[in-house]
Amino acid sequence: MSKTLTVAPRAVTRTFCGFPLALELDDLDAHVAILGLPYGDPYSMDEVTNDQTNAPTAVRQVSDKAWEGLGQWDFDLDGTVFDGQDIRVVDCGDIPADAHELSGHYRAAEAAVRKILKAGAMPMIIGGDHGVPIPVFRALEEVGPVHLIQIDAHLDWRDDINGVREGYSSPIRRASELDHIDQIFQIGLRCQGSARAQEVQAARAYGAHLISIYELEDRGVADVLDQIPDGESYYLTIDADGMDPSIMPAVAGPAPGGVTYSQMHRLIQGLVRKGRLVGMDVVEITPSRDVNDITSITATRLFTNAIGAAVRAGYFRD
Ligand SMILES: [Mn+2]
Repeated sequence: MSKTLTVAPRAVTRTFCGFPLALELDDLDAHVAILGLPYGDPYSMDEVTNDQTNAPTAVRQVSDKAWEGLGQWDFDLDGTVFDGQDIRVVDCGDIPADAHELSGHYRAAEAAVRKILKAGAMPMIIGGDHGVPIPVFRALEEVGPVHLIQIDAHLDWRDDINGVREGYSSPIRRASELDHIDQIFQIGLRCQGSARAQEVQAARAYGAHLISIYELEDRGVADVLDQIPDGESYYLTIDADGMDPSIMPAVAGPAPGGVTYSQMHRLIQGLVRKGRLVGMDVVEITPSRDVNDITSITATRLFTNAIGAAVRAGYFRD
């Protein structure tokens, strides 16, 4: 066979860490299901395709920089990620959007996460802005009651912005309205965001545990973990701006200070061991602002650290 002058265009989208693609959610056979939710509930037409919509692709593209392979020793976990067990991680692809029906993708996202949970798999969501966990929170009815752990610089308790109730300033408010969401822990709060005094009052009236970055540093991760009830179910939502901007600079609203990589690593390991982490997301990455891909690399590490922790906690033993 003669050599061709040209080759097929380079594939630009990988699956997350090269795990198999699994688009048939009715036949899902997996322990962990990666799912991209690019689209939120926009506050303006400009935001329909905000930069956060590029994050699922960006994280997948970069994931091999944080993932050398299943045989590699991972010093975050002191072993290989799967620890010798037969673990099935799949990439379920992205939930698409329809320009003529802008709420359709939230319904599809909720349906997809319900199918993943019913199949007994742990959904790991790549956003999208912080609106995208709202349909995920609804789907958690399948495994509720669930305590919600949020890592964020911001409170995210706005009832609406310009009449939009399911956008990125409202996810925790919407979560608080769901019967299957139990206690809410908001960790890493600092600086200013969309919250006013009335939103702080609403969060406190609900009983949300508001833990600033300073309180986290003073008390330490172990003490904060002790405050979360043992032996129950947890969902973790990580806004990239909750993390320190040195490791997640690619965000729309950078806030100085923030949760460090080692604090977050310990939080994930401790939370997974406490009870059952039923799912997690990393949202609000704006890939065009990234520096040396470190935001997407950090996101990949948070997911793989959670997978490794769940493996070691015996989540996937038959
Ligand atoms: Mn947020």
